[in-house]
Amino acid sequence: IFSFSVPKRKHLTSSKTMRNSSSSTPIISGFSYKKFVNFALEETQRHTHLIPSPLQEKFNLMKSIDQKTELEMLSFQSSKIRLLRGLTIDGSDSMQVMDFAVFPEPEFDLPIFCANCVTVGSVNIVVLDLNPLHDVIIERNYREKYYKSLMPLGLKYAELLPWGGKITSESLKFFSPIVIWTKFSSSQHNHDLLFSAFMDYYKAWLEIMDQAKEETDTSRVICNLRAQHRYLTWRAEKDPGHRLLKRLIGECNAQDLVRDFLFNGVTTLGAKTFAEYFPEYQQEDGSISEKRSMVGKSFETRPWDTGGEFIGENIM
Ligand code: BLA
Repeated sequence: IFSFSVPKRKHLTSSKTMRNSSSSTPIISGFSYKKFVNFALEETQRHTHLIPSPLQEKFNLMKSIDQKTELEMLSFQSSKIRLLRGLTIDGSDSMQVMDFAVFPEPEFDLPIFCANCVTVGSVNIVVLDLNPLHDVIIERNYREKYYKSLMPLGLKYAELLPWGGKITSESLKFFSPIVIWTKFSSSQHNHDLLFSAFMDYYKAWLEIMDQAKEETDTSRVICNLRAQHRYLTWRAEKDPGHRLLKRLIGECNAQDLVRDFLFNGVTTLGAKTFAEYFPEYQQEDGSISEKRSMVGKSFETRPWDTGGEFIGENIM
């Protein structure tokens, strides 16, 4: 009854390059993140049996209020994967967005696969990472368990896709030593590079998924569950995409998409509130500060050494 095939959707993989008359910057037309999501789905099926998520019924295709932008949503699950979901946004004014993530079942302490790519005009903003479930700055064991062997991969792409500049310490705490945090201008070369980084990182995640053993110690399962809930709570409240989503589909739909689809689990995996996890955001009247960061931006360069040891300052 669960048999299905991932729909082979048409996507634009062609790479027509046009010349912008006012400058010599090549503009990539026909670029789409859909091939990233398609790759991930096909690759996942080589490792595990995916079944569609119940969320698929409600979240599939949407049009923006002005009808000019299309939002496509896909979601699946498997024995070790609580939720694999992807959102791609195909905008009229050369805007392309992908938010692709894989959340493990709480019996596994696997990192959360996270690929966030935003292309607006010729500007690209990227976060690609195996977001650690547990602290990798303090918890050496967790860091070594998953990231020690991935450092060569991280170092390779750290050179090819350089550090994207100052970042908030709040975000940085959710990143791993192999995070690709980068900004670049559109070109065929850069988009190809990003696709190859995505494929390599995703294959690395699938490999550690294959090896992951189910945790039977209840206290550890609870610990994984709490860590995932804290992560979801952070992103459901502070993800930089919210403003754009509100503009595209309205406040109500954006809230639904964020809380029920993108960060599904935020209302079901735990009861703690944002203010309980992140009390520094709580204001005197009890409300949550709208600021993205209380600390401000820092870390102009990659704050990890080649061994994955944190070398930044003032992270707390
Ligand atoms: C920008 N997205 C960013 C930035 C980061 C992230 C770090 C740079 C701005 C900053 O320094 O905060 C992503 N931040 C993350 C991730 C984590 C985090 C992945 O803390 C994980 C813990 N982004 C999306 C979606 C949209 C989107 C779905 O994922 C739009 C619908 C938009 N992100 C978006 C835009 C910017 C951005 C428009 C640039 C403008 C801005 O910073 O507000």
